[in-house]
Amino acid sequence: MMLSTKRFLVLSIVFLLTASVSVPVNAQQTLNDVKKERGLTDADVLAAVKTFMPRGGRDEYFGIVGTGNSGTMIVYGIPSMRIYKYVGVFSPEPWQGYGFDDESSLMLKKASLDDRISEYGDMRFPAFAETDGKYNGKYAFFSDGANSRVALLGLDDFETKQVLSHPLFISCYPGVAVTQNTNYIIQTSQFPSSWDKSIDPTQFKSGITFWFFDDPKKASKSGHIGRMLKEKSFTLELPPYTLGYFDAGKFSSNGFVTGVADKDGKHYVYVVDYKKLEGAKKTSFNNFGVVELNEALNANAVAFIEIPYAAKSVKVSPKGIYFIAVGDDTYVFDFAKAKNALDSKKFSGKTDDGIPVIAANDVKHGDIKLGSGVIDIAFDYRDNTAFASVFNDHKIVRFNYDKMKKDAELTLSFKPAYLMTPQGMSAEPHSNYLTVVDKEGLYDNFVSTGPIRPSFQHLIDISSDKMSDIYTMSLPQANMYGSESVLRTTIKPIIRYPTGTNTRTGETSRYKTVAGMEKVERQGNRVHVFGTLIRSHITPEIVEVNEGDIVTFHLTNLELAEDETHGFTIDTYGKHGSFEPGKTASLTFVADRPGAFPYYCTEFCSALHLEMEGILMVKPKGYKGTGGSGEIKLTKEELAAYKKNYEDKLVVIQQTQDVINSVVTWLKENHYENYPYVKALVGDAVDQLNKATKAKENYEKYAAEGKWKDAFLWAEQYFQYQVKAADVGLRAKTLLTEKLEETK
Ligand SMILES: [Cu+2]
Repeated sequence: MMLSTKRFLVLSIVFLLTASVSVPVNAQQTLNDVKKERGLTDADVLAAVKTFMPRGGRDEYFGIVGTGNSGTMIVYGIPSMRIYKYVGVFSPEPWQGYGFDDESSLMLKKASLDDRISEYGDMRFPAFAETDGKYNGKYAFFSDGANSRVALLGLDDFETKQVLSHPLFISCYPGVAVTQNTNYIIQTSQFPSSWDKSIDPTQFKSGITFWFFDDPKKASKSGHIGRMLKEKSFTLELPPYTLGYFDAGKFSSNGFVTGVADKDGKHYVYVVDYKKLEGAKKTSFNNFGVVELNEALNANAVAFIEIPYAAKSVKVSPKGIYFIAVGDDTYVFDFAKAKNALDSKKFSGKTDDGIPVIAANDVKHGDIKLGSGVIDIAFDYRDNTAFASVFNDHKIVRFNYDKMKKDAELTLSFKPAYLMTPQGMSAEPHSNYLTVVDKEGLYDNFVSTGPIRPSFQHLIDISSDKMSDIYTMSLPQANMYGSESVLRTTIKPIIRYPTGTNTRTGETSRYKTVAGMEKVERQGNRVHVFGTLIRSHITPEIVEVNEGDIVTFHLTNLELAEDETHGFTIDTYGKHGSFEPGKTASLTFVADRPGAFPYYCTEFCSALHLEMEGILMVKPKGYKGTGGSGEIKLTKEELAAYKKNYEDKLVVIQQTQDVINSVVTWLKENHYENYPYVKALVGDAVDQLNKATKAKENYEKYAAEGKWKDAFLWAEQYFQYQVKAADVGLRAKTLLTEKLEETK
């Protein structure tokens, strides 16, 4: 009985196992098979096709979004919604060595008032640089609400180029606005606080800062290097209002900034004529120019429009004619009327702190109820058309803000928050797509990742009158608010830097090191290592220092080829650098831990990637060495063995050289120089061989002297260089073969 039960069990298991593998495998599934199997509707498939990016296909737009509190920027593609890059902005980011190498750490430290690096940032509403109101694809800007900083990113290489600490504000609104020719980057305070370390609430202030932006007309080889200039920037002092979303005027309203201001249950939209402020008297406060409130009022540069609700957002229409405040009601204000009211002092009264108030009805073009709890609007490419997110109603509403008329609406499965249309904040919004941040989404539909969830952003197809929700993107490490996007082709990313570039300044680094010039310099306990990185070698390979030395590795990536980034780390020393082709960066640390510490390349750069290694020897305090001169006399037999090894190696070297020669001949015959990427690879291979020259001189010299061990070791070194050159050369050949196939 027992036995048969057991037998039955075994049989059952065998049966189950066989059953589970005996499901017929469809050799070739059709689209209909997949649809059926996965329970997909035609609408699902259509949505998938609309966002699918075929191999080699490129997205139409680059989207950028601040991660909320992670302090990094996410770059993604539209319509595929694929994430391309995380870029360190306000917080250290190890992949790019941001906040780890000396160059970026210095930049972040400079943005600190007291030499402390804030290791996170609250960044919500980015802005792109503009020329004549259109995105020029050169820069992006962010505000750090929590640590009062402002940042500039270069879009030539998607790197942070400048971070400044606000000299007055303790709390900043986590968004920025850019004027139509990027003359100013505008940043405001958010929660009122004191500017002088006082804790007396009667001293609290708010303000609007105009960061002067200097943009050199031409790009250098390493990209555009515009900078915000603190000495030419200034702040408008305001009474302690809580300031919210704001936007800059355009064209006929250029010179104005408008935004949300609330205090004591009263709600306003401010209008500020900053051209009038440029000429106003400035007071220096913490070495920063301030236009005090009374000066601004004397210049008639500020007025508040009182509204009956707390606006969630104020945005300027693409042509600069209207500014639209949204909330429980949507008020469309006419800039010409507001400007006229300010200039002719047509005020209905004053706030209790003396700011002139304009009656909303005097400057309003119209108002419209779009639904319950409007959070945001985004502009459409059609004239006077915008989309609104109606939070409580789960709706997107398309409306005409000139005629005050609803055109269309889409009911969503979630509560919509912030919106974005491609190029929507520029003078030329594009069509087809609308992104919507999903707040209080129906999480039942998503995989749970525990109590903290990613942010979700939906892609809405707005290419026809019938809007449809076609994709849900999950954004990890992000608490998402606003995003912006630009036509991908407007941005012209570089693929390499001129050799030896300090990428943060755009200048040639004083620590640039070229092949053959690697060295270690010591002054007392200060050690500078000037090294190079190239497939598949880190030079120097051995560095010896004493415990307690202050050591800096200045490394230059010598690669000319595309996408040949090397990483660099020294085990347990907690330092990490990223070296894109041409970049020079430095890593400084105190060698306070004695022992042997391998260093290596952390990026998978080539097949011989793991050969990119070396070792840091930190000699313990009082280290005397192993004794002896290290010169050990070789026996006759040993010497003969080395001689044999040497001669064998020479044969291998000759064979390898034959391979190299044949590859070189082939490359030349096929005009490799006409293909930039192949040419760059060949350049790298030649570099490798040039480095080998010295090794060859050495082995020939030692061979002539009969020092067979040294001769063999140098021949081996020469062979290593040769193999690496051959490796790169063969890659060039493969690539050129592919190119030639393509052009057939
Ligand atoms: Cu590498």
